[in-house]
Amino acid sequence: MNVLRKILVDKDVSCKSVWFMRQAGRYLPEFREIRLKNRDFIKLCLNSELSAEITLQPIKRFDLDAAIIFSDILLVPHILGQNVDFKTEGGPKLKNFRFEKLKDNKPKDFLNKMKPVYDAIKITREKLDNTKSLIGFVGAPWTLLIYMLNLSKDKSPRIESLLSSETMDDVLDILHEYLCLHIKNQINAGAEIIQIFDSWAGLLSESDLVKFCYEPNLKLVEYCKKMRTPVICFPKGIKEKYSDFNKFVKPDALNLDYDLDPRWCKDNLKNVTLQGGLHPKTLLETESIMLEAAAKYVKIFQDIPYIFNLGHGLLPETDPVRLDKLIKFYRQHS
Ligand code: 1CP
Repeated sequence: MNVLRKILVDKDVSCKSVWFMRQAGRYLPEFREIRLKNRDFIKLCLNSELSAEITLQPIKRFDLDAAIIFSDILLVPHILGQNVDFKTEGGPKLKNFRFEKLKDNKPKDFLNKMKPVYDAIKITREKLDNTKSLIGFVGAPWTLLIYMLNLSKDKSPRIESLLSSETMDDVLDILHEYLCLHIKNQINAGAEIIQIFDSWAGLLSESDLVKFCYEPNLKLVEYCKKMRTPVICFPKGIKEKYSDFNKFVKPDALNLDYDLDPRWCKDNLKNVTLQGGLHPKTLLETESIMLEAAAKYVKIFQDIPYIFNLGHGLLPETDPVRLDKLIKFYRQHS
């Protein structure tokens, strides 16, 4: 069994492990080279050979314990009929939401269109050393909805004003169905761990957290458990509600965001593996500031099951040499 699974499943404190969100991406010159020749981001995600190659780029460069498949959470709404445009300034833009169109989807068509992702997972798994994990992922329904309804610029979106509660329930159910299908096929292709990204959970008011964040995450976590696959949740931005989330959803692991105090996390998040937390901006600071910040996380979490990672994805400005120093520091001091 590989090291990540030992920490996630056996809660083995003696195991040390490190990988990074967005480790396959824009900060790597070898990624930018491929990207320049492949202007259509969605097409690139659906090119199995290139997706596998990009997934393995950080593994070739650094001493990491896991690869995360090069894909995107927005591929699901794209394939469900809401074309995504990544070219626009100010984040990805989706075609207007139409409930009738969403409802018309068929699982068989979804799987046919997603097949290149599953092929990329197969190719990657064959090329990846057995000691390393391959992570598949999905966006949580709420975070997908934010993009589908074009609300990512909205600080406190009023959900009631957008869809009737009946339609909303149907949309959540449809998303759940396709996310399960996507999880299942990633696992069958060779993904051994699933991470659920709820990047916009922090936009929800306290009273909406249960319905739009905890419940949809719980349903996906239960599905992963049924598939006997460890699952990591990332309800970014919900502050101290991480504790309620943990009790409600009971994932194998929680990815901490950079807003959380790591000491508070250790005291309040129990019976769960913790992952990440370090602010990605610390990698842009001087080396000593970065290492001091990293040392804090290593020290606080040394005696509980912990996977070293960040409090959000690596920034495009990150120097790969700097990342290598961080990984070496972690290997020496954990
Ligand atoms: O322009 C480019 O070259 C594309 C940049 C890029 C990359 C490298 C995007 C566009 N997506 C990705 C890959 C990606 N996205 C991965 C796989 C690679 C890896 O992690 O190493 C994963 C797991 C994601 C997940 C993702 N996409 C999330 C959840 C995590 C998070 O960052 O909060 C979200 C919200 C997205 C949406 C998205 N995709 C891309 C952009 C520019 C955005 C908008 C949000 C953002 O800028 O992060």
